[in-house]
Amino acid sequence: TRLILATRNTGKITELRAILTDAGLPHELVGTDAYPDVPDVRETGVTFAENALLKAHTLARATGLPAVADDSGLCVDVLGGAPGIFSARWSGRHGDDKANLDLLLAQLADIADAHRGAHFACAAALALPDGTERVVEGRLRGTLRHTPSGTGGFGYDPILQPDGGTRTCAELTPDQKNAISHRGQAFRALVPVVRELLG
Ligand code: ITT
Repeated sequence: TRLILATRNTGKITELRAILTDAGLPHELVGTDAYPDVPDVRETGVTFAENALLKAHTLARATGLPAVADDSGLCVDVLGGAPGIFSARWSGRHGDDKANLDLLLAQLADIADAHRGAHFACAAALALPDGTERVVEGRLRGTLRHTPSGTGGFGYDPILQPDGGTRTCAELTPDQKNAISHRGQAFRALVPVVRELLG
């Protein structure tokens, strides 16, 4: 069976293909570019789970195929969980990873190391054309560096140093990041659900 990956973020697509394939998912994974007529999803939810479900349902309805979606972001303790669901457009420019990261670092410039705790969060949703839905979540705790380091991954990876390590997410190999990441946890938990519902 075909399974639609309901995301336009190329960093996510790369990671999702690796995570789902490594987890033994037998389905053919198809990106949204194969369906150019699908409308952009308005992310009107107020939680990661709501937005992930909105994306998955939109693609499943439009294509008639099961769809999985990711909604994710960085939640900073001293900002009360912001940028959170607004992570992709924190600077006002959707998907401009550098502008988003630079703005966040400027906002945290005066915050000392002891208070720079944060986590990545990911909601992984599955929707079927008949309206059936499931959603699971994953988290990665860490602290925020004062300056970016590393070239791997995407988004805020160069400033999040996962707890228990000395490197940022952008300094990890793709396999190392996927093994501990919010996205890896969420989608590995979704795999048995996909198998149960799709066979
Ligand atoms: P789609 O809606 O098409 O999936 P998007 O980039 O708009 O793409 P989100 O609304 O879920 O997706 O925003 C995710 C943002 O959160 C992303 O742009 C990054 O800034 C940040 N983010 C999520 N996961 C991340 C990760 O693993 N590493 C670094 N930053 C991440």
